[in-house]
Amino acid sequence: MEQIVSNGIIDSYFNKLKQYLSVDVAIVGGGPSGLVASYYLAKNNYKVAVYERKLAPGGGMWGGAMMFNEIVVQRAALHILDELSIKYREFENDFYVIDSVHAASALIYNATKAGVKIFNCTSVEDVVFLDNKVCGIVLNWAPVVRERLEVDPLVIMAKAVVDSTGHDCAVAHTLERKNNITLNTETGKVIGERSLSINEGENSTIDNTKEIYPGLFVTGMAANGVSGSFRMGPIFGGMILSGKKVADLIINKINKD
Ligand code: 48H
Repeated sequence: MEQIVSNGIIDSYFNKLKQYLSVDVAIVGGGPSGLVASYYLAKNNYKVAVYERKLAPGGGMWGGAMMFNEIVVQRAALHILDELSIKYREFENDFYVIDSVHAASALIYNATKAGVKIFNCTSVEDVVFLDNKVCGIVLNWAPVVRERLEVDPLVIMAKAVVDSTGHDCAVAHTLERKNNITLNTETGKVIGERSLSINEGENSTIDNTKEIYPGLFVTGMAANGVSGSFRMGPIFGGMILSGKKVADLIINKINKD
């Protein structure tokens, strides 16, 4: 009995890891934008994995604002919420509130149900850089990175990598710092996030969702950080629409296996 349980878990996990050594799309960060992107890609039969350094995916959604666990979305994002069976309530013309725990768990449920594999407790510490193109990610256990243990990583190959690491823009920063390259931004560099301006921040999240270097796409808060735009506080329509947009960009650009 004791061995059966351990055997089942180890066999199953290692099979999954081995099958996902190469993916169509590697999504770094399991916040709302990354989860929405992963859902639409999996729904279109792309082989997609999400790498999330925390135990629970969901990113900044769980806590609402100042731990008041409610979030706000605008009308423009409702069609996506409807598709994912997420419940909301209108409290002001065109503005809706959602229980943030319901929203975060629904995103995770819908993504995994569509076929997304989520590798939680993993941290992306670098990218694979071949022929001036991002071709994959360099992966380690999150506690290894956090504890600064000197343990070498493994490599996952991908036709497209998505930076959905939120305020950190972690993948874009690493790519820029380590390679003498020009990104598809106004300065050619990661510009950095600006202070809070809700309307501008929300609109620019969608505009800034793009391929910033061959093979590397940005979505959500990372898109605004990279392109030097505003934060917007606990309103999530932009994150959700940006996740859908990056999935569409990738679907138009790369073939699935
Ligand atoms: C693996 C990583 C790594 C790494 C980070 O912050 P998120 O929720 O990101 P978005 O862009 O989907 O949503 C942003 C939103 O939550 C938010 O913060 C808003 C709207 N703020 C506005 C404001 O004014 O403050 O999720 C990013 C995820 C997190 O779960 C991280 O743990 C994870 O990415 N992550 N995972 N490897 N190197 N870096």
